[in-house]
Amino acid sequence: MASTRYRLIELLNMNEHHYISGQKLSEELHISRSAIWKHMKELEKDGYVIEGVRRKGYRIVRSPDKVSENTIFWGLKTQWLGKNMTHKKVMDSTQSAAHQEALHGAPNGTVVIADEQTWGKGRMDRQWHSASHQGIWMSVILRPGIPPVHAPQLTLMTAAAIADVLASYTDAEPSIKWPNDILINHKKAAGILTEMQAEEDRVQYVVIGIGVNVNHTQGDFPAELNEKATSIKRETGDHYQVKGLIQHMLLRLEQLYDTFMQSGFQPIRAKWESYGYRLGETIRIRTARNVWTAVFSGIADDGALLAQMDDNEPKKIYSGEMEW
Ligand code: BT5
Repeated sequence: MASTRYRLIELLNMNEHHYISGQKLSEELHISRSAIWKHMKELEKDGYVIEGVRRKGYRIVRSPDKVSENTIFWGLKTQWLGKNMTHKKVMDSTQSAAHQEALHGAPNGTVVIADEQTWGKGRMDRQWHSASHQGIWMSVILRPGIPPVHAPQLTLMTAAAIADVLASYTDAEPSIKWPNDILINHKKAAGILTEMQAEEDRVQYVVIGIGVNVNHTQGDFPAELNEKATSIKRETGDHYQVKGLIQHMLLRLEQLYDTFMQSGFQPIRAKWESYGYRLGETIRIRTARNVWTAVFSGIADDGALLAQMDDNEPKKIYSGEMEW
């Protein structure tokens, strides 16, 4: 039943601006015209607005605001990203679920989405607060076959994709704090967690976790996050459709990933730098062993942060936190 409905939406989706006849739908789906009609009624209950015109057929005019495989699929303009998708109302972590799917052979471009996470993960076992229905909690499986040392470039690529979407489709002005925070007005609105399974010289798969605070109001954050976290709504005053932002984000991510695979990291680096937080300023960076104060002079060819400490060549820093 569910898969017939999915296929029905897929067919209507292919003909977004055209009507598709009941006859054609019935042939493609191998079900009767009255069964098609019943499915249409179910879709309407889900919030779809479907127009049926005699002698022309059917057309989806509007899909509902809620997030599901079907609603994301309707209007998704990607070629390959998100064609395989799992959505659940509640998961402990989309990241853990994506790892399970990847280990069972899920293809490149698989996407896992939850409305709420009960155990959202940040880096180094930190927690990621994922309020129900207020944000994007999603993980993407990629199989780029690159050397493991290049995997951090995918974090920077994802940050650039998120920043692009916020800049294009919301009134927020995003910046990217190296390596993985998206800030709006100096507060964290989104984070990225990149995890990989790799052999010695080749990445087997990467799971990129994306958390974006969309419609949180102040009370939706725990007290300890109130000062440093924010949402798009908190900064712009506007409510945004989570579904629509997910669709834009998948498309932008696909475009940047295709660019990365075809042309390498250079174009991604330039885009990242256009959003770089405190680029050219004196910053403090904490690494596992040291704390450095240096001028943040840019991103290196390989994705490292370039820290200029004296007149010598800038030092490359591959992992750590920028404190200010
Ligand atoms: C991150 O870690 O920023 C990565 C966040 C990735 C979350 C996504 S959601 C989908 C997928 N599934 C998962 O389970 N995770 C991924 P990090 O840089 O370590 O930042 C974590 C720190 O940010 C925490 O220690 C808090 O201080 C703060 N924080 C937690 N929740 C936050 C939120 N919703 N908004 C802003 N800051 C938050």
